[in-house]
Amino acid sequence: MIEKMYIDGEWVLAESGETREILNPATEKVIATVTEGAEPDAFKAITAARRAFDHDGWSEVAALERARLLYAVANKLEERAEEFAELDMLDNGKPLREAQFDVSDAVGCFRYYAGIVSKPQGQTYNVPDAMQAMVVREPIGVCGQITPWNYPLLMAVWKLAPALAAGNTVVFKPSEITPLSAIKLFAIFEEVGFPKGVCNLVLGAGPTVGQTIAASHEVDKIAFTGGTVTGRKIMEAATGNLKKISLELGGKSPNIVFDDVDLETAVDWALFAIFANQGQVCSAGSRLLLQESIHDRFVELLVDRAQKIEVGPGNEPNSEMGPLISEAHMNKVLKYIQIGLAEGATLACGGKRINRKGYFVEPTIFTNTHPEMQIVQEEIFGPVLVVQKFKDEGEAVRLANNTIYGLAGAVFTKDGARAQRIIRKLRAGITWINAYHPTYNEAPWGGYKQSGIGRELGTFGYEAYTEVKQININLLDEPVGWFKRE
Ligand code: TXE
Repeated sequence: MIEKMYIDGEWVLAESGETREILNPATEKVIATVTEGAEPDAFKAITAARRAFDHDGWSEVAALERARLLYAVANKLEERAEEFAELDMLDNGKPLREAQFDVSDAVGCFRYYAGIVSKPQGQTYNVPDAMQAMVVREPIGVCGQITPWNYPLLMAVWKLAPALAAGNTVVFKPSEITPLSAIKLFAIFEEVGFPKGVCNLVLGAGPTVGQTIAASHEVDKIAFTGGTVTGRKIMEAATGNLKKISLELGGKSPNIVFDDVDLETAVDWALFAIFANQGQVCSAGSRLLLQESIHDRFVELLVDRAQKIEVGPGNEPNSEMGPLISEAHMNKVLKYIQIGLAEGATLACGGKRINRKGYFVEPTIFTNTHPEMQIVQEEIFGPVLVVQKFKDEGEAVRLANNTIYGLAGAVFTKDGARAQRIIRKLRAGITWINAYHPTYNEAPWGGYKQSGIGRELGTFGYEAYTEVKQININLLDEPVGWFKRE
């Protein structure tokens, strides 16, 4: 059976008849065959979304009705949580417990945005004339949305829920490597009764489908999560009609640990920071900055714990870390490990592919690094941690900010004032004090510097799917009197 895409309210095959096989990265076996869309399919979806927005009345559907649809999606997703978790586990490789967590987060995201649409919106102003000045928020129009493979369902939902809540129509393209949960999600959209053309799903590759969406003059906004190199291409493609853009890109985020912490606790968080989701997390704590005096003891404890991580297929109950997403990505990560060795860093543990079927790589830690090394500067996006050493607060901040990225960062210390001093100096959009990773649908997500543009989630993420319109209402029914009458 060939899985179809959803365009203008119909489940369709690509015009070209091409297909793509979807693999389970833990077994290297084909788990599904999907239709492989290309430019003509993307054009059809864009045309449908345009019509649904401009002519079919979606943008005038009452906010409460949009909320009802989103609540209905949340309920169905919750009812089928196990089915969705299993799909993401098979398609992405992540351990089942992580996939379950993602589904429950996705349900929460739909509910959050369903709730937001009926809350107070806009502003009014006291202006120096007899005029009522006010601002209303309106949908932007047709939104193109392109997502990566590391959180197949969740990344889709972060984009679709606020866009639909705000009254936009969407043309959504999941990663070609992990489209399965998005296909199921669109089946739910159909079931709950979104009108024809409002939600469109186009399957296919980035350079064809993704590029078409990003470049189209019929698309009013493009939202992208993925690598920085691709983000730059999307931004360039978007200049044709100066569409609104939001980009959520890579990172090389610092996790800073001072010598006053409880070592066991900080080690535990440091492991979670880098090895959750196999390190394939844009906000991963991929640089661990340790204060000199605790460095050796910390690394010893960390390596001991890292070596105990159970790496295996997501469906095995003991698995704590799964495979990397693909052979190509695994090879990229292994290449970085070779680069690290060539650069003279010390391999404290890991470093190898695990000898079994599937794209499994050992949890890997490098010490004795130098700030200019490639493994310190570049996003590896795998289970590879680089450790850096610092003397004092000043050096910690300098090292922490010394990359092109600025997505996330954390500080561990028992000194509350110091924690806040450090966090305020971090050039990063998502930060923690004495924790790493927990974030919430309610709070904005996004990066400084080359980690992106704009914010997703929370009220910021909702506003990013709206235009701002000022309306001025004259309270006097009389001429303006600017030009003489005769
Ligand atoms: O991602 P891409 P890739 C980083 C990570 C990884 C690197 C490359 O470092 O090693 O990016 O991964 C679509 N126009 N992240 O190549 O290319 C593509 O089809 C329009 C960080 O897998 O960014 C997919 O849907 N779209 C990251 C999406 O972009 C294009 C998550 C993401 O793929 C396109 C993933 C084009 N020209 C990787 N080319 C994060 N920030 O979380 C590709 N795409």
